[in-house]
Amino acid sequence: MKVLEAKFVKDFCKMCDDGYSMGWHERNGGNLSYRIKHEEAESIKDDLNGFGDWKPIGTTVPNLAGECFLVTGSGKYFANIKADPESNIGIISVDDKGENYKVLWGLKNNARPTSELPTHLMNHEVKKQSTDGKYRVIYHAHPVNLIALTFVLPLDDKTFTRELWETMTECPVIFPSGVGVVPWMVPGGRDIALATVEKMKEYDVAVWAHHGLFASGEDFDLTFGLMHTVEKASEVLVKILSMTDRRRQTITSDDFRNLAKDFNITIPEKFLK
Ligand code: 2HA
Ligand code: ZN
Repeated sequence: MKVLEAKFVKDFCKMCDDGYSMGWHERNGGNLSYRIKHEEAESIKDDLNGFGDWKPIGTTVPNLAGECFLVTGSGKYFANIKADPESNIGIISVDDKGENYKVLWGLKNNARPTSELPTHLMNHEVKKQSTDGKYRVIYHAHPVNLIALTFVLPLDDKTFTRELWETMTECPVIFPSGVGVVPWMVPGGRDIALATVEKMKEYDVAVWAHHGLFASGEDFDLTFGLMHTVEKASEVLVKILSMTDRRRQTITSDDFRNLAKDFNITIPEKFLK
């Protein structure tokens, strides 16, 4: 089968286009990666080219040795992916030490994988281990309201988690472990990747202060839905904070405990003051 005929490639392109339509991907903002299943890689193997050069990832991910990923390209615009996937996204494989990658398809004209490749792969490594291989998607976007909140809320996990949970009843059901917050850091390198991974060990969502959001999930729908929910909650919170600094009522800690019981979810007590 041709790469462009594979369902996971079509779904990947659709998610990029949906994110662009939401306004989360100005210019070359944001990036997406997907850990390809063995049977999916097998189904397109005749359309892959194994002769490229190995290039350094910029970090070491031994638990991803031999894995293949579909990734967005560095400097590429989400707006252009639907019309020309081969120039803007690509399939890479990781070597047997987890130190180098090579391009097997796409990223035409020597384009490179996303500048956030170290963060993506290190997050994949952590999530692959902690979810027994279930999580396959890492998504980074620049949603407006979430970014705005990083200028007014204290940059700690508890404040962000509680404030976002209280805006919409379904939030704790959709991100029950909460939200991690990474302070402002230089993007693109190993240091911000390490800081993000520390948060991703505990959460499925990590805020990058004054920059954007990372989300991780099992498949494209769940990961996009997570990004969407966090951004919608952020929009509600921006509206509340724009109206008043005093709320008449909100969802209480006991409300969250009751919700957790009925929805069969575990909510960390540290977020229920
Ligand atoms: O330009 O979003 O964080 C891509 C990015 C870098
Ligand atoms: Zn970014």
